[in-house]
Amino acid sequence: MLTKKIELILNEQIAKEGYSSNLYLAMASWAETEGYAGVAQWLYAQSAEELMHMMKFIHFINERGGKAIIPAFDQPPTKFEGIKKLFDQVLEHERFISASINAIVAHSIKENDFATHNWIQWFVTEQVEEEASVQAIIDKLKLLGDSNVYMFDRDIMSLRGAGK
Ligand code: OFO
Repeated sequence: MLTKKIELILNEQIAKEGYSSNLYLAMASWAETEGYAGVAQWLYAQSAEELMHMMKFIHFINERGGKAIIPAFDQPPTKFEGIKKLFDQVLEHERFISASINAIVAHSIKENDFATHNWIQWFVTEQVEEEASVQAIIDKLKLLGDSNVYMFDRDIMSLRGAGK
């Protein structure tokens, strides 16, 4: 059984995962219209993963005797300032999500909720992988430089992190 505090923060995470999915969907759609087919494919896949993360929170809350609440989501941006800045934004967003997952870990310890503590570890690992895979993309972009963004676009799907 979840405490009210844990139920609340898990519900807040539903909103964050859903927003992540929509943010990457907005980025994917933008990249597609700009002609970056590979980047768009990577972002569409990332968006689908975030949706799966959101579903995990919904099911866990309901299974543990809480009530998952599906919120309204803020509208993500519609324009992005190029591929490099876009991936910087992705990394910044993933760091924000990691901090949020870490806060859930801390709260579950404080509330002696060892079931949630155990369950949330999957997300701790996932965030390490996601940050590393986005950092690898940023490093690659730096190496290739502006003139090679098209080569990067062709190869990006081969950079999907381990376990994807
Ligand atoms: Fe990008 O990760 Fe969800 O949790």
